[in-house]
Amino acid sequence: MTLYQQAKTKYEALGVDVEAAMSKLQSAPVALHCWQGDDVRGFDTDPTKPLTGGIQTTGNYPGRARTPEELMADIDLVLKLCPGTKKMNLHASYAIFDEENGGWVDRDKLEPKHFKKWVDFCKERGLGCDFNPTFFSHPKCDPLTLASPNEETRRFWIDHGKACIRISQYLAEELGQPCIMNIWTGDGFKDIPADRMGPRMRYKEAMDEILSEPFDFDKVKPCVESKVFGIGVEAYTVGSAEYALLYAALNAGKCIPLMDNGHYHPTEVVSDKIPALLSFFPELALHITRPIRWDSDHVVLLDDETKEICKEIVRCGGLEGRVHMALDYFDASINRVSAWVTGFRNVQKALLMALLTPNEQLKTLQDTDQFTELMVRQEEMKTLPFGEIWNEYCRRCGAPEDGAWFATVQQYEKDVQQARG
Ligand code: RNT
Ligand code: ZN
Repeated sequence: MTLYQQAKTKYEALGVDVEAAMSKLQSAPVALHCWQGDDVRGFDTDPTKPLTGGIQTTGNYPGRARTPEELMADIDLVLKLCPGTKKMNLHASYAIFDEENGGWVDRDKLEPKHFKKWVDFCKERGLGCDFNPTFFSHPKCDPLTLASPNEETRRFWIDHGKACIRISQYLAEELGQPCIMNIWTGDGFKDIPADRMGPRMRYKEAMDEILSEPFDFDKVKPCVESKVFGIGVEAYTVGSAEYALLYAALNAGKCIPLMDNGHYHPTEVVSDKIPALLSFFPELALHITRPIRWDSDHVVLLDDETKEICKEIVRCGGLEGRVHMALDYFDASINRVSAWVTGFRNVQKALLMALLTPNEQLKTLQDTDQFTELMVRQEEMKTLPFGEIWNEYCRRCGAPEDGAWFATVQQYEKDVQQARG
């Protein structure tokens, strides 16, 4: 018996169907965020200007992708080193301008043609694509965007949002998979505001206008992402948790909520919020990240909360299309490809662990008040030979096992990334 077969027998003894777990995982796409490769710079603004909107990358590890070609090459390596089904996740700031499509335009004038090269990239690799309007790191942030009191600023960003709906529809149609279009703005204030409601009313109206742009909800899924605070906007965030959740609740059929697990107070957990929201919303979207103290964007590890989030996704029917999963982190202090791969593989691991859990049996223990046994069984799950099933899953996906991919990244760093200025 191989190590895999031995491990499989152990899971089967608990009533777990290992084959079914692996094939289920392969059917569920996880969106890979393009912005880990270049520190959220994009291609449409001056790359030497700092990020704005309450987000920041720290670190100056060499090898940042500077062009679409470099970014795509890096993504190709990530795709190769990760098992499972991926889709791309782009920000509008990653529009590709060239002579053929008429060169640079501002964000309110973006068109599908500026994403043609990404569509070709996705088509060649059989990927779907999610999308995000970019309401930050731009001269038109005053510093507010959709919540700005300035009519002209607001108009610019509303037009940007509408352009992004059209682009999302194009991506969905070209690639034959729904496009999750996430609206997040960093609008907020560093210090105590005098008017908390005005910006929220303006944000609401602006969102209504953006969503009045025609789209097919089966193809384009607009989301609204909340946040508790950001760097430089510590006192007040327009799109707070209650605000974003209620907007989505009251605009059913047009908008779904997006939870980023880096965007809550430190003892709040998104794992618990998933079933809470799914009690009311048919579907929701997630940004999977790792909060650490005041920061929300560290590389995803195989930590307790990541595992718990994935358990809830699995148990609540998330893999049947109710939960749209995406990664969202950016670390500029380590090799960016390695950061990408580590986080993506960890989400796959946590999902596989959740699928290898005898959820029905554990639920029965809970429902029959057998809490002593529930604790014992849940604890014993932790020492099962998960690694052998994981390695088998990687082999079946044609991806390297643990221990067999990092050397490829080291070589790539030497051959390709170090040569970048
Ligand atoms: C920022 C939000 C947002 C961004 C990306 C780049 O705090 O999480 O989702 O990280 O859109
Ligand atoms: Zn996010």
